[in-house]
Amino acid sequence: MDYLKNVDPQIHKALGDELNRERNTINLIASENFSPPEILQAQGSVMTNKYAEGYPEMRWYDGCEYVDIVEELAVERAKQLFGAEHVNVQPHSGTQANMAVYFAMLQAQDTILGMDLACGGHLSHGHPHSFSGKFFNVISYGVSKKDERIDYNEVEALAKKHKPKMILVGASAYPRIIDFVKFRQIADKVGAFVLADIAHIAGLVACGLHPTPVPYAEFVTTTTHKTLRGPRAGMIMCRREFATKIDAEVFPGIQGGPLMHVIAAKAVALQLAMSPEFKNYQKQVIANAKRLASELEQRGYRIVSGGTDNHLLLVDLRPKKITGKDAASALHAANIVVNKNLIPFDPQGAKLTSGLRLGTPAITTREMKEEQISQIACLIDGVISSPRDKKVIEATRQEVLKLTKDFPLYKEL
Ligand code: DSN
Repeated sequence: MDYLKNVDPQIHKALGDELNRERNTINLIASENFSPPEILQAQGSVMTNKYAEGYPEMRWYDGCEYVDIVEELAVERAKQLFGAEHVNVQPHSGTQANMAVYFAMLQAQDTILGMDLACGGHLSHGHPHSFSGKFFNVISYGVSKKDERIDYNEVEALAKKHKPKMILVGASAYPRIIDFVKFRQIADKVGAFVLADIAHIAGLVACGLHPTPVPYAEFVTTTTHKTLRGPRAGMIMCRREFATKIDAEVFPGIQGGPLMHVIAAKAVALQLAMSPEFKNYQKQVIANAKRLASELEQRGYRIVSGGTDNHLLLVDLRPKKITGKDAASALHAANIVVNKNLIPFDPQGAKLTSGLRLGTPAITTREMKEEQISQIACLIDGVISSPRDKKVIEATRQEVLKLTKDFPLYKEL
């Protein structure tokens, strides 16, 4: 980075500081991960220079011979990895992937049925502050009060009552297996499309560690940077019959030129996701999440729904008499990065919350295993038990620095 250092020392310094922050913290943000250096290289490449509006061999610009190779490889790899009939790798983000599907298939004010953000859903699934909540008539389902899992009977009753044109399934804070077959059956009873947003669990789905929605949903969207461990971006899979509509909605519908450097990085990520090492990694992600849930439960925390089947857990902090906001900020001071999160039926608002969402994709990329997870649970508990004790925070920070040194990140950089 010497060249950048000379030209723009301020940005160079911020990039270096971010690298050090990532190296020296324990990252438990469930939606984050560390892309390997080969992905950073592809993303930081000359393909950032190229305009390629259109699709391979049907571009509005000349000089696309090499970006065509990249996009075709990304599409073919995604099809192979997920068993999809058609893939569009151009969406810049998960939200834009969802937007393209909605705008391709729905009219303004059509009814959609999606999971409530407060119960683990996502902003783009119909939240009033998102375009999805502004353009469409949104009906939301949640989780059952009894077991904090999706109440499929409620989904069916709402579908029958409101006759949505599209049912959305997928979440950003749901620790349990999602039954995509049930969603298909419900949708068939009311003639709705199914859009499965697998952004959080894509890596698990790719490896067969979570059931796939691909045979059951007309549309499957994902991001590529969470459990899939690629660049920050989105992707759409769909049935062949919808290919033309979806492609036309991504471009020129809602986007201009695709980010070809990011698509190159997606292609690399999709290739890596086909390796046996990637499947072992995903298995460890789940094993680590399960260990973290049981360690915290043993220390008196309540784990929403009683545990986890995937890469994340939701911790109810009420037994510890601290809000999510205060817990997250004390942990941050000790170099443990998490996010506050609403728990289902949270008595607190979204700014305070009663919960934390913890995920293991990033620490598992550092090759941390159950032994380290137990250590991390102990550190978390120490901080949350004494959030204002500066000595405890500093001692924890020192422990974190030791641990992160033992499990180094980006040795190559
Ligand atoms: N913001 C992401 C998350 O943290 O889950 C979802 O888009």
